[in-house]
Amino acid sequence: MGLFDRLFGGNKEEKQVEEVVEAVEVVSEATSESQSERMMASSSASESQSETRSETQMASQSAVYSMTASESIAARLSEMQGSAKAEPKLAEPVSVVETPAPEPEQTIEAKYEASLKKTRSSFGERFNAFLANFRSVDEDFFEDLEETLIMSDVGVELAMAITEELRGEARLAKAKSQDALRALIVEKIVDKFDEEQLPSELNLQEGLSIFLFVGVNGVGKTTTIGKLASRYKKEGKKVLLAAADTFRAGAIDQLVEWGNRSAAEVVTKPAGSDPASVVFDAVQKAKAEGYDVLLVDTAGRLQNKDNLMKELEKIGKIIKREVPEAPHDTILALDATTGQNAIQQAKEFSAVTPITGIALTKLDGSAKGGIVLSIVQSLKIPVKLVGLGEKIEDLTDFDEEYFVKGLFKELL
Ligand SMILES: Nc1nc2c(ncn2[C@@H]2O[C@H](COP(=O)(O)OP(=O)(O)OP(=O)(O)O)[C@@H](O)[C@H]2O)c(=O)[nH]1
Ligand SMILES: [Mg+2]
Repeated sequence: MGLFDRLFGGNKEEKQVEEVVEAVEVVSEATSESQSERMMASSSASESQSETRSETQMASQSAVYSMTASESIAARLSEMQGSAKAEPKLAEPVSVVETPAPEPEQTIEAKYEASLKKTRSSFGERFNAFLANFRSVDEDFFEDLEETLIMSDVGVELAMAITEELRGEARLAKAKSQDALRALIVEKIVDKFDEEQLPSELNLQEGLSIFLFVGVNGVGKTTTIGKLASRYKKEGKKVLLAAADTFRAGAIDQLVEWGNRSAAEVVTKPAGSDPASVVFDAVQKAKAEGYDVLLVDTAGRLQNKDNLMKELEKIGKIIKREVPEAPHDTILALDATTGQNAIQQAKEFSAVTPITGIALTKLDGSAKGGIVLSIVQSLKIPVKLVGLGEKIEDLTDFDEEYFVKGLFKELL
């Protein structure tokens, strides 16, 4: 089953009919529960949370009952988000007592949702403006669609690919309403995104794992390393940081500060030292003292770009000479607020050192989160880490489902 179907339950007619039938069944079951059973279900404080959840689910199911087919997709989505409107209220089934307490992942999901709010509303506005002009599915329609997608930062290549595939989509010509069109377009975007199936987890080893962080200045390399160090320390790993951004004294201090916060050790040399020699020392120490993870911070700015790239090449060679299969990941940090410029940066760094993953930072402040679709589709590099704020805990592994839900929630 594709990602779109998994998340949004598909937009096919048959599926919608099934949903309505299911909703009718659940509603009639629920309303047959007795008053005393409901009182039992609400007898403890810990249960009351699950009760609210279930009430919400019931409300959304009953809403589906009276909705049109296309609206039922939105209702399913709200239900998944646990944020459906509470009206109309219905009796809770007894099974609420067994509903498990919310998982910690829900917090991450909520963070994705909040971080993608700006992107979602700019996406939504563009789409609604585009659909408001809709008269018929003709050449103008496809041209406008392509333009809308490009402006939404999904990237030119992906916008063209989506538009081209939709031209041959018979269901599009049959779609009668704006809602149906919107659902078909979003389905296509999600399916294209899902096609890539790239590894989204860091390539963590049994023994020593070396992760090299690169990227232009200010994108969030050092912050991401600090957050990651904290995560691994909490998991009980032995973590070492290498302050290979020797270009500025401030950069070394900043990494040392992150080391203090996360209780990870930091290898430093005075500002102006050869960055490759810092890396050499750090790799030696990591091997000799049985570290699990070595995170290498690098400079984002040098006198010129050539120097920066040469330095990265040298660092890469030193690591490889000492640990042939390393770096186990070379992570390019990209600032999500920069949009398409991120693609250019990825191309430039890829020319010097193979990039195996992206850390997409500052998604919390970005209206250009659509860049993820473009990165994954056009560069075929997986997004592995996402920065959702400045705090030490604001780093998560990239979660495709939360991302897609966060992006399209209000569009469907
Ligand atoms: N809101 C938000 N801010 C972030 C995030 N990640 C990093 N930042 C902020 O971005 C700024 C730059 O982060 P750094 O980690 O210093 O960036 P850098 O890539 O190491 O920069 P240079 O060392 O100059 O190359 C800091 O103020 C961070 O707090 C994020 O996910 N969300
Ligand atoms: Mg830095």
